[in-house]
Amino acid sequence: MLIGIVGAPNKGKSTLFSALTLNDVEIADYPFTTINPNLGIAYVSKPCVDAELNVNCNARNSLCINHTRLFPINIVDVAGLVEGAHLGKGMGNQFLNDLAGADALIIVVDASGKTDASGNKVDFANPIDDVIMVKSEIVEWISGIIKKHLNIISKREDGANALYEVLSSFKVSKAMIEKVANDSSLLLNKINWSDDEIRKFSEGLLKLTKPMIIAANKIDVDKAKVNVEKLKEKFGAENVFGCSAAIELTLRKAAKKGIISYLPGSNTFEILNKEIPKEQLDALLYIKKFLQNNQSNVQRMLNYIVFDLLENIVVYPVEDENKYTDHFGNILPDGILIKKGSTALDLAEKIHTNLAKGMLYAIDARTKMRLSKDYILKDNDIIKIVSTIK
Ligand SMILES: Nc1nc2c(ncn2[C@@H]2O[C@H](COP(=O)(O)OP(=O)(O)OP(=O)(O)O)[C@@H](O)[C@H]2O)c(=O)[nH]1
Ligand SMILES: [Mg+2]
Repeated sequence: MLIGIVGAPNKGKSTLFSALTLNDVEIADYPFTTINPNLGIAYVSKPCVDAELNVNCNARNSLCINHTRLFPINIVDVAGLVEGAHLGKGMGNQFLNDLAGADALIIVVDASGKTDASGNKVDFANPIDDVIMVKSEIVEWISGIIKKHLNIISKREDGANALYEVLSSFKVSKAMIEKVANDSSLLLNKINWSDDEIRKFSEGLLKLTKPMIIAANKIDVDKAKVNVEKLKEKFGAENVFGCSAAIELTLRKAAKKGIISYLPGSNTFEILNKEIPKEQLDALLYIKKFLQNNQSNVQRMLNYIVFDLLENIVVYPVEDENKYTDHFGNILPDGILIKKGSTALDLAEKIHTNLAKGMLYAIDARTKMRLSKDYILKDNDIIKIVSTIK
C-alpha cells in the first residue's frame, strides 16, 4: 500500500513525511525544498489479538509493541505543487507521476495561514484555496496524460482498453474506467471527448481511485484552529485532521533517542531522561501541555486512511489453529491487511497462489469451525487455510 503526501510548497509535507517514517529529509522554511521524491515506510497501528488470547506474539511481517500491532505502509513525499503546475509553473507536474501508484493522498495545508499558495510567507492566507488548487492541479495532471495520448485513443473501438493502457500505472481497472465514463455519460467507443469532458472523467477517476484527506498542519501556531474549523465546514469534518507535523516529529525523534516514552497517537508521553538540556526539557513540557488540548492526529490520520477510508481489515493466518502458530512455532507471525469484504480464498491468494489453487476450506482458529472458501473475513479473524498444495 502506498500513501502519497501532496500540497503546495512550504506547508510541512516533508516534516509530516519525516514524522511518519523517521527518515531524515530536507525541511526548510522556503518553497521547493523538496525536489526529488522521498520514499519511506510508516506504520499503521491497531491492538494485536495476542492480548485477547493471553499470548505474546512473534510478529514477523509487522511489529508488535506492548500488544499494539504495527503494519508497514509505503509513503511518498513529493515537491510542492503550485497553481498552473500543469502549464509548467513552479516545479511543473511531472513529479506527480510518483503519486500514480498511490492508494490514497494526504493534502497538506498550512492551517496557520502564514504561507500563501506558492509557499511564500504572508500574514493571512486561506488554506481552503490551497486545497482547491491542489485538487484542480491533480485533475489537470490526469487530464494531461489522457490528452497526450488522445490521438491514438480516439482511433480505438475499445476505448476502455485504450484508456487502461495509458493509465495502467494508476492503480485503475478497466471496470473502474467503465464506471467513471458511465457515471459521467461519456462514450468509450472511439473517444472524442472535449477538454471539459476529459476533465470530468479525470475528476471522477481521481475520486474513485485516490481518496484524499486533508492534513491541516501547523496547528501549534496561533489562531490555526479557526482555519481547521473552516476547512472542516467546507470539506467535511471527517476529511480534515488538524495536526502539527513539527510536534509529532519532535516526539518521535525524542522517543527514538530514548528521551521519552511515546506511543504514536497517544495524547501524552513520559520523560525518561531528565538530564537533557533545559531548553529541550522546556520544549517537551510545552508539547505536553499542547497535547492536553490537542489530539496528536498524525497517527490517527494514517490509521483512518488505511482502516476507514480504504476499508482494510486485519486477518491473522496461522498453520496450527490450536497454538496460533506458523510452521516454525511463531505465534501469530503475520497480520495481513486486506480489503473489507474479502473472502477466505482471497486471503489464500494473498499468501500464495498455490495455497489458493489447492484450497479446500478454512478454519476459524478461535472456534475451530470450518469455513467455506467464500467466507467473508472479519476484522481480527485468525484463519487456517487448508489446502492440498502448500
Ligand atoms: N509551526 C510549525 N511549523 C511547521 C510544521 N510543520 C512544518 N513546519 C515548518 O514549515 C516549513 C516547511 O516545512 P517542510 O516540511 O519543508 O515543507 P514542505 O511542504 O515539504 O515544503 P516543500 O518541499 O518546499 O514543498 C519548515 O520551516 C518547517 O519546520 C508544524 O506543524 N508547525
Ligand atoms: Mg518538502
